[in-house]
Amino acid sequence: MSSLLDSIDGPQDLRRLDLDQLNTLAGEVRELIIEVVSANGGHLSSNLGVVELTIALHRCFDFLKDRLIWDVGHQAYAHKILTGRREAFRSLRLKEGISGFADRKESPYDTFSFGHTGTSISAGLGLSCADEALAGRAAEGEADAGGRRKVVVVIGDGAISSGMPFEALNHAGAVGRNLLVILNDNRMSISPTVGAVARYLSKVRASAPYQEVKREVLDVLSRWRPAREGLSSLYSRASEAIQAALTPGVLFVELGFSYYGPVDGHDLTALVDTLEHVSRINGPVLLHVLTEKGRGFRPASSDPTGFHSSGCFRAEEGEVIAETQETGAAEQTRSYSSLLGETLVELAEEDPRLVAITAAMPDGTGLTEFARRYPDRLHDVGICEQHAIGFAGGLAAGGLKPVVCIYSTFLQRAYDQIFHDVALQGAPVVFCVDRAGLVGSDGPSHHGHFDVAYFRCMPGFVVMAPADGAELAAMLRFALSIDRPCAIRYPRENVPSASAEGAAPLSLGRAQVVRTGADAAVIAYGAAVRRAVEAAGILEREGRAVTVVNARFAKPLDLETIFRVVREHAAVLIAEDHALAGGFCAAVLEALAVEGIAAGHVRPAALPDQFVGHASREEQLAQLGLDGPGLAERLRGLMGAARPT
Ligand SMILES: Cc1ncc(C[n+]2csc(CCOP(=O)(O)OP(=O)(O)O)c2C)c(N)n1
Repeated sequence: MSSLLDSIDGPQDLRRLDLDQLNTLAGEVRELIIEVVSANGGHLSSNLGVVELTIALHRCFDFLKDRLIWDVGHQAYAHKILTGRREAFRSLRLKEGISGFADRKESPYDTFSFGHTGTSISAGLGLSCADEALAGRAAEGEADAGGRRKVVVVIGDGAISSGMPFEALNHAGAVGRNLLVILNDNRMSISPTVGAVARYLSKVRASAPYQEVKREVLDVLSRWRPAREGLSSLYSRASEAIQAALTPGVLFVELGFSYYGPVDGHDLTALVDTLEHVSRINGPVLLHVLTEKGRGFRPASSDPTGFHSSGCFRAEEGEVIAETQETGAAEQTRSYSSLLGETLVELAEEDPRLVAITAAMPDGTGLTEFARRYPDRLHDVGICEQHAIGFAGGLAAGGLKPVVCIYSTFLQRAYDQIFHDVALQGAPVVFCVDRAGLVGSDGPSHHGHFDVAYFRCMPGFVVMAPADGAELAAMLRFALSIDRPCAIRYPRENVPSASAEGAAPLSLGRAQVVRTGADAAVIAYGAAVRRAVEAAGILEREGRAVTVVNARFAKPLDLETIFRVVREHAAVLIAEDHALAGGFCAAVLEALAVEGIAAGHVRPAALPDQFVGHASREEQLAQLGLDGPGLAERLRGLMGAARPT
């Protein structure tokens, strides 16, 4: 059956539809989003919430001339569908398919590539200032916006409470450029929003019914004029105070923005009217739009957190089919994140000084049970990674044992805090670096392939990675037992089955030889250990015996074991799921160079200097020769053997 959506090849087609048709279209866009996300996985709740807002934006602006920016870019599915990517949308998050985030390589309608929260207002202001600076100087063949382009930024209520948006609002309010910031307020980050800004926004929402009262009070005030000169400044201060008390969004007004709203983000008539109105206003404007996460799909609206980023599910019942986390092992049970959470609960029972910190991601980092058991010992600081680390430094200085659980990619934001508030203080903060390495279908903005590099160069840090679940638990316990800053990285995988004995005892800077063989050796770190063992198994079947070392520590390195293995084998591979620059491989090669050990027979197997596109994690590892068969192939090359036929 043909649908309205089939006739939408670009935003221009929206302008011939009346409001009834636009509402019908919204329903069809939702259906397509649900169908595709149920098959491919993806960010469902946020996308279902902005369908009407997206339609209204494309109806009121021409974003080939004006600019549209989505903070995080995880809620741009309707935008993709309406900007010529309706059919391609079916390949969402698949290898070579459409990205799960706004991506400037994909379409001229995606002004900026995103994936991390809170960067949109800064980017929007930059674009706006660039337009002004370049007005009248467009290169040949380029449209000259003449500095009149409107830049529209859509940012969520979770993201806006983090540091960078406030820095950007502070700047934008002073610069006074034509910038329309749409605050998409759905009361949720991934979980319900936390903090004082969230409390403030809920007051603003509640104040909407008082708009009438405000009008009447201001009307009375305007009729009353002070009789005596001396009273006039009192009068104007009183009237300003009353205005402020009754103006929703006064926080933004004080920052130099004109505030409009709150507007019902599912009422297309109200949205179109308001957008047309604010599009004519010069200077920075903040439009506050209220939306419902998961709108139109009951399972998602009743569990917006579960459907924030979901695996595949059966669309009819909204039942989530358990996500396969790509270990390839038949006995896989739970993720490293949930094991980390369980272990933390146990350790918290033993040590009342242990506290956990999350930056708005208690579920993703496995801390749900910890939050339930120890609500006073879990600090959810909002999407504020920098603050999380500064705060952890303070907690440690005050005598607590803070454990920070953050994804590797998001922790990058707190680089200076890792240096200044932890390393420089020698603060015994434990970093649980989740989603380290390639992360699969979230793609380049979410891979965690720089963390070894950013921790390893900090004096005093201990940097480690487990090869399996038992080792993760042992490393956490070990990290809490030493009085030093520590980082433990683990992948977005399910844990391989733990050996019956659990992890062999850990001691600082000591590796573990997993198996021995005379023909070659692999010195592997973290998630690469399992793959190195697989490679050794493949080669064993070909008659080659391979030593595998589980390095455990990237800092301090087990130099004794590493030097011995390098000296005793004619072919040595170092393997990890991290960028070559600065990672474990680089650490080993540096150590060999410092010691003056010839390393012509040693090769690194690490991530190359490039951004890796979205696909499943196993596909990504295979593509880069970092899975078991890929490592086996590298070893064959190193041993100078032809591949057996
Ligand atoms: C720096 C950073 N930290 C954490 C995340 C993970 N993350 C993705 S979306 C999101 C919540 C965003 O909430 P909000 O801005 O309110 O948007 P909504 O999804 O509710 O539309 C979080 C925490 C991220 N993308 N970037």
